[in-house]
Amino acid sequence: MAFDKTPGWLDWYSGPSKPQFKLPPNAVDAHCHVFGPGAEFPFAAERKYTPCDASKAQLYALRDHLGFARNVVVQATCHGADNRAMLDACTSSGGRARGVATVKRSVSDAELRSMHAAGVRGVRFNFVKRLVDFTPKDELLEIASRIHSLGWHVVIYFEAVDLPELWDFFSALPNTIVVDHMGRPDVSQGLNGPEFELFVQFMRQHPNVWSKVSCPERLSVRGPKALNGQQSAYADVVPFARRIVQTFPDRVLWGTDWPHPNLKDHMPDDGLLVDFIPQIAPTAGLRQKLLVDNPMRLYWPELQPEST
Ligand code: 0GY
Repeated sequence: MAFDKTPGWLDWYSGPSKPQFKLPPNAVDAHCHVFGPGAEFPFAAERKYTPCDASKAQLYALRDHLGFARNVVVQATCHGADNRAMLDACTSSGGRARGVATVKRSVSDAELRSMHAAGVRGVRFNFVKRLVDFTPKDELLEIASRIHSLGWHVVIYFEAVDLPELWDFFSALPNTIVVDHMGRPDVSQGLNGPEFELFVQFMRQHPNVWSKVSCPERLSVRGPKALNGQQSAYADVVPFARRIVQTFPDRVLWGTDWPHPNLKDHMPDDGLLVDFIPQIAPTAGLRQKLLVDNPMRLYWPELQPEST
């Protein structure tokens, strides 16, 4: 089937730069997607956008170019609850990709077990209104409880302004919870603004909550331009991500978010995104946790050294 991209849709950046920052061995890109290709894996009827194609081969070429060892492929809303493209990416990765699925209440236990065998280790609940229609909370709670017995976690995506209303629901989830993109702070409110303070409090009060400190390109108001050569790209996001990394070093993950859905103003060079990492994780110890130890513990626990 042929698909026309949403008008104004920016394609992913071809020819990304080679990062100056050398990733540690076994680093994991813990948030990225595949889109189609639409001719092979059609986009869902209920989608809110139609992306460009972004195949598993292109994702894995980027992985190798940037110096990552592994990926976590997160189901994108343009595929709804049809997980075939994500599952295909996982099963053809030679064990180097895990997945996060979107499922409905109607999913069978056999389907969940088969997804587990393919590499799925979590489901995503999306509360961003421009991306999805509302799913009843009782359905989500039922799913969370069923996947809990498989040892899976729940990835949640929401806007900072919605956290107060979602707090009790998140608190009721029995799983490990992974928040996408720091709960999308409005960085113009400042590091000590009430919404980001609430997010920090949320992580403090819930030891089962982790955060991806990803997507500076999505959160930045200033954008990719360095200021007088003094500050880096996306400098206004650095203090937010660094605060989360330094406060919760054992519960943070990082990902490129390739192929960067729904960016209208600019498309980031993924090499520059990798160069952002040392600013938010200023020591080698923090970077080891963020890029290797934490994602390996969550997604490849079987490869973890035995603790004594
Ligand atoms: C992201 C962010 C977005 C989109 C999706 O599944 C998706 O469609 O996650 C967004 O538009 O903010 O994490 O890729």
